[in-house]
Amino acid sequence: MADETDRQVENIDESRLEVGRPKKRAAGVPAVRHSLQMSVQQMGVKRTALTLLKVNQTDGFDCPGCAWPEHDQRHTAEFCENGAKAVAEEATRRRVTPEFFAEHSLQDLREWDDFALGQQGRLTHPMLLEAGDTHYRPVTWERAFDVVAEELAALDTPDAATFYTSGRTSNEAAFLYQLFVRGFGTNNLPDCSNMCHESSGSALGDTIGIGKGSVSLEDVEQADVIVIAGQNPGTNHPRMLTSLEKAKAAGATIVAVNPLREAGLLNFANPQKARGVVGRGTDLADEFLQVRLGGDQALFQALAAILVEIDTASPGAALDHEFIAAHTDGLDDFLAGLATLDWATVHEATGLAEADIRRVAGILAGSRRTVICWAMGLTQHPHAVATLRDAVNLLLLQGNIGRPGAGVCPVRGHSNVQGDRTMGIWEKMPEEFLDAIDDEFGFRSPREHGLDTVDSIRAMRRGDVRVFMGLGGNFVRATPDSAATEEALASLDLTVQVSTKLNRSHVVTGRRALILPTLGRTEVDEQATGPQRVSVEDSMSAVHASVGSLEPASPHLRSEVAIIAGIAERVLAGRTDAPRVDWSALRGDYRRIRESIARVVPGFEDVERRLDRPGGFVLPHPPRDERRFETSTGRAHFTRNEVTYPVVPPGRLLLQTLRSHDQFNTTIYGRDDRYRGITGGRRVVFVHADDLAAQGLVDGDHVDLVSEFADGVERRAERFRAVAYDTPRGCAAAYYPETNVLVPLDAVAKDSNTPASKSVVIRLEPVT
Ligand SMILES: Nc1nc2c(c(=O)[nH]1)N[C@H]1C(S)=C(S)[C@@H](COP(=O)(O)OP(=O)(O)OC[C@H]3O[C@@H](n4cnc5c(=O)[nH]c(N)nc54)[C@H](O)[C@@H]3O)O[C@H]1N2
Ligand SMILES: Nc1nc2c(c(=O)[nH]1)N[C@H]1C(S)=C(S)[C@@H](COP(=O)(O)OP(=O)(O)OC[C@H]3O[C@@H](n4cnc5c(=O)[nH]c(N)nc54)[C@H](O)[C@@H]3O)O[C@H]1N2
Ligand SMILES: [Mo]
Repeated sequence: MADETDRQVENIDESRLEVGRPKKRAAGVPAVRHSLQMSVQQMGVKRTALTLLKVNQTDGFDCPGCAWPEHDQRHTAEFCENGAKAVAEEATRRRVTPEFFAEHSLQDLREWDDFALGQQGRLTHPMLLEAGDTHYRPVTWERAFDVVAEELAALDTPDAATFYTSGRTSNEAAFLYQLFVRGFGTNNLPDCSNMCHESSGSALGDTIGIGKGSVSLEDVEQADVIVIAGQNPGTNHPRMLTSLEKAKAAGATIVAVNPLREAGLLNFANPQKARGVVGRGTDLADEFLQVRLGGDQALFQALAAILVEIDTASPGAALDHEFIAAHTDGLDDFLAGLATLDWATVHEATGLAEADIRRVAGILAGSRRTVICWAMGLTQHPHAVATLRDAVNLLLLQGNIGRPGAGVCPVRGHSNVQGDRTMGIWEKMPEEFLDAIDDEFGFRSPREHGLDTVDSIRAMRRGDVRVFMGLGGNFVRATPDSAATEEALASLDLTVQVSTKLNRSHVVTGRRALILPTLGRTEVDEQATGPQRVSVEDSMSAVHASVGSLEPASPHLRSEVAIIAGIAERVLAGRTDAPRVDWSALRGDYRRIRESIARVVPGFEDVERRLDRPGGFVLPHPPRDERRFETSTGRAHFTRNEVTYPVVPPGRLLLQTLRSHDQFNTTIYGRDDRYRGITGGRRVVFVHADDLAAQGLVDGDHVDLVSEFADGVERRAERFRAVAYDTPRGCAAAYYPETNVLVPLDAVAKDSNTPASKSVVIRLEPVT
């Protein structure tokens, strides 16, 4: 463990780190300038112009930046700084060739940080690391598929392999992948969603009967009140700011709930509008509740309690009794729970004043259309599922589900993470889905639930999993407990990464390792029947087509679909119990894959024709469409959840691990975090000035972050610059993935098993 942190410190040059004042406005002209600078660095001028004009256009490719939806009618490319950066990273002209791997040993590359690895560019050739070798060597695709088949055949059971997916994978590739994996005989299909919105899926599935958000873009723009909790849209969903601007123009009130006063929640200067360029932009949050980390559940309960109080004094003033009577159950039990809530607890959990909470409750009481949006600030806590169930309770009280301008809005991360789930990427897909693939492909898929992300790592540590395959993503770096996880991966027989770009998961490997380089969605995907399109689903269940237009980064790349089909053909050859699939026909014509999807997945009927429409089509969502709740009782459930919040021992802080403005998850675009005033470095920890003072520290001091957990293991991330920052007392923040080393594998959310990466108890140890 000491090794891991020592190495990071040695190799990261933080000598140019500067700390300035945090910004109070997002986007504007600086955003355009920064994204163009980065794009031109990666792509050159001409490619930048050609590529950025195709983002999110009806005849273009889906932006790989995030899952926020687009309007059906797109006029010109909507400018988005971080979308542009995500595109530039993929469309870069830099290349990682066999010569690169001949020059650099694995040992050598392990010393590089994430930024250096990612900046090398696109992978060009399939590469194999043979057991005992020091370097990767080029390999033919056929040989690569044989290696996978050999290692899978050597396993005692199919459950000794685990097959990860990251959320950029297209619907077509995801559908084929889960079919291959289930055909092979396991449900071990962990995905990035396990670390992301699993808590949302769990809470929503339990209460309203479907694990997806219930609003459309129009709903957000028509809402009376929009609550944005645990989300930093200015950095992570910049196009959401345009929707918020529209909502404000239509009279919406925005309530932000966040321990940090994020620039993108305060004001938006829309670079597409004159006012955004020369004026003062649009103020966004009308109310800012600067909540303590993990205090949201207590806040939601307090707000609900006040709504009930208002309604008791004046029946009908706050609650939607008709909706409650017609569509819900469990109200009495929920109210009985609320009755036990006391203000001392609420204050301790949230750090907020009662008057502020009452004022926001008053705003909610006066709203007929409320949307609650959230992201990782709510999902990555031990009590995340309970928190989100209480968010649902709050909405149900006022009938805010299945009404225009109202609903639940979990804002997804990866651009197709929601679609991957719809396609069956889940370790515990429901029986109806498994029956449907069995019927379609004439086989019997396994029924026993598989391993999710955290359980896959645990199984590797026990020796029960011997082979890892990743369809995209950067498993070693995205997962918690870096030191333990790296050790787990290193103990495997084979690690396979299907990737566009070099990352740490290529250099922390099993005994044998494969890098299978793939097309990105900006690129033309030419197959036997001609160029192919793929489909993706956004955060609001809209499915649309994505067509690449750039020449592939290398002639040796294969599409994700072609790679999966190639592996499946080899692995399943000769097995009589395998699904009946003509893999090469599917690879040659993705319409054939969609024909099967249409028969298996409800809502995909007539998919080909409906993909031709600008904006595509929207999948059914019973609560949104007809206030139908597919729960055990046919009603939406109020739930009673005991108030939980993090309790931090004296002298310790609660750390959240979050994203800077210049990164996409484990891909680091640059070393700045403009909105938070940071330039030239990433090893910073944001702490309240009084908390620093209480420990005899001041802004600018250097500290080790030491995490303390029930298992008694001390996890350490070395040498961070302390930054005095506007955050509630007792709360700290630092960037992921550098701080993943601090997140214990066993610190997970109840019911969703999501790593609690916004809830890490740490102490600061001064260093000189
Ligand atoms: N440019 C860019 N875009 C991205 C990504 C990226 O890395 N870069 N990642 C994509 C992915 S996969 C995802 S999941 C999303 C992530 O999008 P976000 O969830 O916005 O990402 P984080 O940086 O984790 O930010 C968490 C926010 O929640 C707040 N927060 C933390 N803890 C709490 C809490 O206890 N309560 C409340 N109320 N707030 C809290 C933090 O202060 C911060 O503002 O973005 C997607 N889009
Ligand atoms: N401490 C901490 N940990 C976290 C989080 C946190 O907030 N704090 N957030 C969690 C969240 S929300 C998520 S979603 C995960 C992210 O986990 P992942 O999805 O596993 O990680 P990424 O960094 O998004 O993956 C980047 C890699 O994907 C590959 N890639 C990019 N595009 C494509 C493509 O089109 N096809 C293929 N095959 N490969 C591609 C590239 O090789 C790139 O290096 O991290 C989680 N980990
Ligand atoms: Mo995510």
